[in-house]
Amino acid sequence: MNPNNYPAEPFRIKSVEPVRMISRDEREKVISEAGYNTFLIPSDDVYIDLLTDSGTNAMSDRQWAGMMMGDEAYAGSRNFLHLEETVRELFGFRYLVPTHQGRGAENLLSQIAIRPGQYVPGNMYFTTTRYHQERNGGIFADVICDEAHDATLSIPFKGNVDLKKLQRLIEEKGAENIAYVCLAVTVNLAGGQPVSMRNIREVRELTARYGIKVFFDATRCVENAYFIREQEEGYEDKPMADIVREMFSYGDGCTMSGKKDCLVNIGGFLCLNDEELFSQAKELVVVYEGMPSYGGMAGRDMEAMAIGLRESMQFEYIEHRVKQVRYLGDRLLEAGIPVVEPIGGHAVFLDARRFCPHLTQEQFPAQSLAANLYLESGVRSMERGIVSAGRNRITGEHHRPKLETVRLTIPRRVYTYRHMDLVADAVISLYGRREQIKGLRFVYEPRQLRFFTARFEEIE
Ligand code: P70
Repeated sequence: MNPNNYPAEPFRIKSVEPVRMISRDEREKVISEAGYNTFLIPSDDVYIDLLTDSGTNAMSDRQWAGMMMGDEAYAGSRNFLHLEETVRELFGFRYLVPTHQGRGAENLLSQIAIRPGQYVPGNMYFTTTRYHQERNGGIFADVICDEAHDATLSIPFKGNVDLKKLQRLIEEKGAENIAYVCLAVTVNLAGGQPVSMRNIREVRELTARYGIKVFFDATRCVENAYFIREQEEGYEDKPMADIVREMFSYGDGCTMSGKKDCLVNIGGFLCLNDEELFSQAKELVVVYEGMPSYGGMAGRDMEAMAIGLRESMQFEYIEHRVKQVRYLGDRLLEAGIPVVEPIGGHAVFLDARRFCPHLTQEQFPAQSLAANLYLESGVRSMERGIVSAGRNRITGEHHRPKLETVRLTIPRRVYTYRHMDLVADAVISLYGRREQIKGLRFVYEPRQLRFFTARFEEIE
């Protein structure tokens, strides 16, 4: 391992939050009371929390200073104007509609841009995104390249759209039956895999011929831009902000979960270029979120978001971010642990199919692996497999994703390399007793987004 590959933290720490490890006996009780669902574990019982990188980031001193300058006026808050100006400059979209988080923006976009029966092609599904598309009568169509569904293929830009699949869908269904293309940068459930600038450009060229709009899921756009700079010819010396802006120049708007690449704990927004769509979104935002000048966020949240978005484009920040995740992945790869390759931007994904070959997918291997990792070490992770995928709305059958994974998600600016070592050691130790991991069955299965609150028991 070359330590130069992993830059030291580009920050010093001036506020700390103690963490605490409870005993194995206590953890056994906790996970069984949580119904083997890591979402249901009280945070105080977690040692290292890799459930998500969503809203779990550490803010900078500047962001905290910004919080003190919150303008909590019901209408026309100056923090909104600052956020609007920042997003316009960095993303290049014309209009901004703030929302309480990413799914608020997905709700608005799905309502204004999908007619029932229309297809919504995307580079792999995401849980909340697909939910809102389907709720509004859309039919999700996966147009990501086949390689993305193969955990073992280590090739760059596995988030790319398969242009042939997209073209075939458009020609088969007719352009008027395509709502828009939803282009996620990076692709969460593929393993945090990026999309190349070339692919983004080609998606734009193809859809423009048919008059089809492209909306980005911008949630981890800065991470995507880092991969472009690192791995795509012609971008090695470009400032991050230029790369992000070029990416978005090929789209008509975006949804954003600010809880990721805006380096904040809460917030989101919808961006649009089209004036008519903007006007419809504003009519709806007052129903679901709040005034168009706050959308469910406090003034201080919008200020922290504006500052955080700019910070996330500093090269030292994003380089450390992506390479810290890679450090954990490299340690696991060296120990022969099956993980999704290459290592993506926000998380390392354990490949539960190879980790637990003794379990069938219906026995929820990734769910059980996540529960067992908690038991082993107090490390909390998240299932991203058949449980997350849910059921087909019409047939009631489980969706059976090829990728059956456990996500070790790294919050931004929160943990150190030594914490990554602890996590790696825990996974390696669990791998040594992997045959003991038992299958699970549902004791409670919610009807929508079941993974959040489902409960399970072990199959003896
Ligand atoms: C995660 C979080 C949120 C998210 C995302 C992408 C690519 C939209 C959103 C929604 C939180 C989460 C969400 C559903 C299931 C589990 C966890 N991802 N697009 O941990 O944004 O959460 O702000 O409404 O990753 O990956 P928001």
